[in-house]
Amino acid sequence: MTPSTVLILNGPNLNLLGTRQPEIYGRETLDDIRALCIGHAGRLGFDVDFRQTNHEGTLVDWVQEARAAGSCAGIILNAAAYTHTSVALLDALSACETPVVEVHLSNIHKREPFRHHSYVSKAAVGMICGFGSHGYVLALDALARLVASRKEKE
Ligand code: CA2
Repeated sequence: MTPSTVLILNGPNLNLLGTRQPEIYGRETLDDIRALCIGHAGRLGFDVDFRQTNHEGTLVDWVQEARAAGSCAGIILNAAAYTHTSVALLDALSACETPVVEVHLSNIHKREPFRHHSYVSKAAVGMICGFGSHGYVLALDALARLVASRKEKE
């Protein structure tokens, strides 16, 4: 990781994208989304470290890895189901000086009530949901703008 790396973290079951529930999550696979992110980040002058895990503690470890300001440009996080359950992830994010943009493929507010609350949002700069894989592109744009405005203020 370098200061121009965007760390894109994906939580449990997102490795199954493209195999089931296309009406909710679309037909793209996580590898398609990885390629989309690498292409768009390249145009913005960033490189991408794109990861997925099914394990809560691994997400916490990865957030801690990017904790120090300047260790990377920012984190884009789709914590999947841990969004709605994980105080451990919120605590790790709260200790993180790196800007975090939360992303969800689906509009979590249109879905079951248990998906309406996000622990991640409390520690994120902002949240994008409901735009499918394009949400990752929007998150990269948001992060690029944020990084540029922080640099201007330096
Ligand atoms: O909309 C999102 O991006 C979610 O983070 C996706 C999570 C869900 O728990 C969140 O509430 C919203 C689920 C990801 C699992 O995706 C699957 C895809 C295909 C087959 C099975 C699961």
